[in-house]
Amino acid sequence: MVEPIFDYQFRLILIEDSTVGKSCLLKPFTDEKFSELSDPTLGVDFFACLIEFEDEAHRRIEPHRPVFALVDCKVDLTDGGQRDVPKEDAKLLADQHRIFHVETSAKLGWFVEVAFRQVTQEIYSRVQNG
Ligand SMILES: Nc1nc2c(ncn2[C@@H]2O[C@H](COP(=O)(O)OP(=O)(O)O)[C@@H](O)[C@H]2O)c(=O)[nH]1
Ligand SMILES: [Mg+2]
Repeated sequence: MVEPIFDYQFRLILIEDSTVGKSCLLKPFTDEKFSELSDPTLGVDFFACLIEFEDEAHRRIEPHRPVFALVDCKVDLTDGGQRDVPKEDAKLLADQHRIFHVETSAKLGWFVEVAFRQVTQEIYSRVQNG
């Protein structure tokens, strides 16, 4: 039997309205380049990526509590004064729920990997700590 090349497999789900920029956030993990064209996702897109952490993995029972993060998209547009949700409102919501908050731009590649890495790290830490 072939041994898997990973210790853990986590599933991340991006949820929001159409055209907010979910698919573009995933492009750095695929061979696709950022596109200005809006190509609506019909059904669900699946992408896999491998992230390495430094600590030694200890297998424990997986937690069933989901980990949430609030990801602001398209922050490259905010210089032009275009912003649907004020930054303070987003920050307040994230603080209230004690979840990670990050502002990203898929177009300019700002903080996209940070967003995914942070969520993955949080799940990984919870697994490590039981
Ligand atoms: N300016 C800018 N446009 C973006 C960004 N991310 C996505 N878009 C544009 O927003 C539209 C919808 O993006 P998409 O990822 O398909 O949205 P989805 O429906 O949430 O998957 C496309 O025209 C993208 O080019 C971004 O970071 N900056
Ligand atoms: Mg999409």
